[in-house]
Amino acid sequence: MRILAATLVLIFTTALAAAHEYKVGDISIKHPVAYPTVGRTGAGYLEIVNEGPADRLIGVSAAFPRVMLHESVQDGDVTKMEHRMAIEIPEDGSVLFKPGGLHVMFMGLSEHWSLGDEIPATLEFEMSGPVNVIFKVEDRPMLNEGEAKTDHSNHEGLDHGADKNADKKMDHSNH
Ligand SMILES: [Cu+2]
Repeated sequence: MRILAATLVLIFTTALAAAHEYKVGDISIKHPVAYPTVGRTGAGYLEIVNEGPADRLIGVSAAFPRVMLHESVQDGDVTKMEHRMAIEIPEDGSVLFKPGGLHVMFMGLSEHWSLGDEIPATLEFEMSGPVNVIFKVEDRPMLNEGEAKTDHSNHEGLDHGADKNADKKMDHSNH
């Protein structure tokens, strides 16, 4: 019965492009999104809303050499990314993945992502199981001053050996 309900939600949301959402058990995955890339890494963002008991996001997979759960953390003036083995999803709560915080890190891209691209991935929840989602590549939103400091493009350049273009982009994000 749960599987049927999940399938129906997917059909409905596929028909409505604006409502881009997936469901597995009591968990909804809202609007998985990524931004155009310039280097060999990309980051994915989404919101996880849980209407049931506590769960954990324990993995993510996609067709790239390395895919991990990361969290950007501020250490003085430096933004660092830390690998997370699992993300706690609280009972009747939500977790937001956003630039400067939690993100899905895709590494070893062989092609740049452009507007309109769709990046399939699978999220694995400890209790609710796996769910296939698509990260849609959209325009990077304007960052406000606070967010600009932890703009994800900064540490892409620092930590993942991105190419020269990524370094240029990093500089722009600071102006
Ligand atoms: Cu990262």
